[in-house]
Amino acid sequence: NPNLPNYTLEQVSQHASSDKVWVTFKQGVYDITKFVSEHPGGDQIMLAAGSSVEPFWLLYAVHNNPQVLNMLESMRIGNLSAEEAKQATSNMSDPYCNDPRRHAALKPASVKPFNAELPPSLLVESFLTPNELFYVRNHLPVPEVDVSAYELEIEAEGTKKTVILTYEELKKFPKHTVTATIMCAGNRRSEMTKVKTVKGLDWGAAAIGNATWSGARLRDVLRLAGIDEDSKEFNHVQFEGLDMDPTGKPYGASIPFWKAVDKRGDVILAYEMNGQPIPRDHGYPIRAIVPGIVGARNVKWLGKIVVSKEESDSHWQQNDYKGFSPSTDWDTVDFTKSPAIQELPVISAICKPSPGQTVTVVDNHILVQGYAWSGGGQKIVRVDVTIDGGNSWHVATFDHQDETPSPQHWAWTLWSARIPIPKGSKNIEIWAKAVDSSYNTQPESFKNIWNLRGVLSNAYHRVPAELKW
Ligand code: HEM
Ligand code: MTE
Ligand code: MO
Repeated sequence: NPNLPNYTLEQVSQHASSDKVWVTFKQGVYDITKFVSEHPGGDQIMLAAGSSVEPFWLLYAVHNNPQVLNMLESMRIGNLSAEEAKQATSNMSDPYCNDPRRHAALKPASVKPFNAELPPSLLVESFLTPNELFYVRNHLPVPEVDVSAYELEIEAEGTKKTVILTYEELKKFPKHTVTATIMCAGNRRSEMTKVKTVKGLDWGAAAIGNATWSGARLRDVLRLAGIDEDSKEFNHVQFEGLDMDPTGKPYGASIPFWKAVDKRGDVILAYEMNGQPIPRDHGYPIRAIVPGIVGARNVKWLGKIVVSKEESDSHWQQNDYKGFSPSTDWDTVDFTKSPAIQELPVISAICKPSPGQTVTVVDNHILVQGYAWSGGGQKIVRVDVTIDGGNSWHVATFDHQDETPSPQHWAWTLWSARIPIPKGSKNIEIWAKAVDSSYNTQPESFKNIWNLRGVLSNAYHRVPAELKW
């Protein structure tokens, strides 16, 4: 806007305290003083005070949309010279430039940070999801870790003791392998958001995968660090990743102490995924695998473990990944009032056919395939499928299910059903719901489980299909 005054970078930098906050974006100068307290991303916005927002927006790509740019434009007070606009970001490099290469079959819900899932029809082709096709959920750039210099720090709070283990030392513990499904709390969010908009990545039904994970048992490592599994001193085990936000705060999460030390909890510090070194996107070189627990607590690029009385104080433990009432909105939400999600509720999804696909009727039947899984080590005991709105239900066949009993059953179940089709049917809607070994089942609709963050999105899966005779 040529009618606004010109400012220098020097002048902008003098407006960096909370009573006057200016920032730049490209050639624009903006007074965001009033906006700071309303910023959905919190007071991190002050990192840009007196300077450019651009490096931070490379990191948080949520800003790359027209609404945010319009919002910013409404706060414009002036311009930089073309020369100075260049200087403002001259030594800025893309923090994501060292991210690994990804398989083209992974469909990104966001590129920076990288978040992507497979087409659901491919997901059910294999009980073990190939590493390259496993969904990716990153909050930050993938850290580059030199395994020869890698150190895992283990601290027991209240003691002065810290134990440090190298990659080679971790590999010397007895190797333990589990087959475990990892699922994002936001899996199937795109269906919930249709009822009413939620905030979060628009995941389909494939923010889930199943793999074998091998590594040292966390309980063995904690025992070596001198932590008694019967201790009443500790309530939580916190994990910190090596991926950090611009303030240097790492990704973090915690799990209950009992889960970490329980012989049957199967928590491992994994160095292998499906028999290969863990790929960079999935936590190379060491990742916490916490079977039966929401993806967010399975911390990748593990750098530090803190055994503590308290939960992790990270944003993702305290102010995210929690469930709320359908009537709680962003004005009334109080994140201290809900517990952090740990075990996930029972879920299933129809992966074949995909929504809207034309399905050929063969011998008056169609084939429906999907997955089902439940958190907390519960096993799937039944999957029900209907094509007539629940007037008649068909029990699915399990094509692949591990034999491990509950509550130590960590892997998903792949199922299929041959459904008889009434003569002449043209358009149907296929519904599926699963039942776990606690006889918990999925809710019928999203309306009454809606929550502002779009997590725990496990209502009946409904897939419309057009039939071809
Ligand atoms: C989220 C606006 C500057 C960090 C958001 C959102 C908006 C917004 C509208 C919500 C987006 C969504 O969830 O759909 C702005 C504007 C800014 C600004 C207008 C400039 C004046 C910054 C800066 C930082 C930052 C400088 C970091 C240093 C974040 C973070 C989130 C966020 C961490 C949350 C991302 C998430 O939920 O995953 N911002 N922002 N913002 N912003 Fe900003
Ligand atoms: N660990 C670190 N260090 N950083 C992250 O961003 N994302 C978490 C979890 N662990 C994350 C992390 C979330 S929300 C999920 S759903 C899973 O990792 C995704 O694991 P995946 O990318 O291997 O599928
Ligand atoms: Mo997640």
